[in-house]
Amino acid sequence: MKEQMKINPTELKEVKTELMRFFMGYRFALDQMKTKIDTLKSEFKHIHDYNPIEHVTSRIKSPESIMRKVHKKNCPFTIEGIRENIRDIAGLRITCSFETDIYVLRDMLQKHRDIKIIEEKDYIKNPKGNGYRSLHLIIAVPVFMSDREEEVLVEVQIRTIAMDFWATLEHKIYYKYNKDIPNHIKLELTEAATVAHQLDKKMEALHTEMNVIKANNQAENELEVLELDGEQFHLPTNFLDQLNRVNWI
Ligand code: 0O2
Repeated sequence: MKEQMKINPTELKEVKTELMRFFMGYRFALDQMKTKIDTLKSEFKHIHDYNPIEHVTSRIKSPESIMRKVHKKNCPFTIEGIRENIRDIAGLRITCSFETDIYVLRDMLQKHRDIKIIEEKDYIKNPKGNGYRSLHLIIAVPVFMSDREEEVLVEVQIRTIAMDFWATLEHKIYYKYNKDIPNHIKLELTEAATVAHQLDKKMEALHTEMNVIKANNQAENELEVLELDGEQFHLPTNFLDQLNRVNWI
């Protein structure tokens, strides 16, 4: 049977308006962060020939999930209590190809003067006992409303594709299986996190090696190109060889 509501309709309307303002603040803060990431992505695409950002997802925590966290943390169930204690109501998840990209991205965000990284939890340098790895940042984003300015917190999780694969699967297992997870599954999940970490290391080593090869090839190719007033001329190898012989031998 549906639970009887104790609040009267006028009060209910006021509470709903207040809640709407509350959630809108988070939505605007998330939009600003997404724009920042999109700009970085676009800059990387057009200026550098490498893009560290694979994909970006965002979410606003549901009222049910906020309520669960309030009870878990035993904090005041008021708008202010929630704002101060639940710091991941707005969440942005960025997936990168390699571990070093994560820190490159963190450093770039740190340079934006309009936002402040107020907390950093580095579960990459200090993985959780179950093997969970990710970089968590709590970022204060200024939001301008018609009648006020607010600092709204956004949790940014930055991880590699392998870390994300593991975390998504682990979350699904815990979410679907509402009871205690058998010990051998927990152990195997932790082992899988180690394998994911090894894969990250291997792929990054390959990527670094390929960059050296690419840089060498590029240097050789550049020798064969002559640029004059923005126009490029190709210099055949035997042209360079013969010129060498005539002038310097
Ligand atoms: P959901 O559904 O992702 O929102 P705090 O938020 O600081 O008060 P907490 O939970 O210790 O308290 O913060 P922490 O360590 O920064 O973790 C918050 C979020 O990180 C979680 O949000 C998960 O998204 C993710 N996370 C942390 N540990 C694990 C883990 O072991 N496995 C997986 N798969 N994800 C993890 P929520 O609210 O738990 O869930």
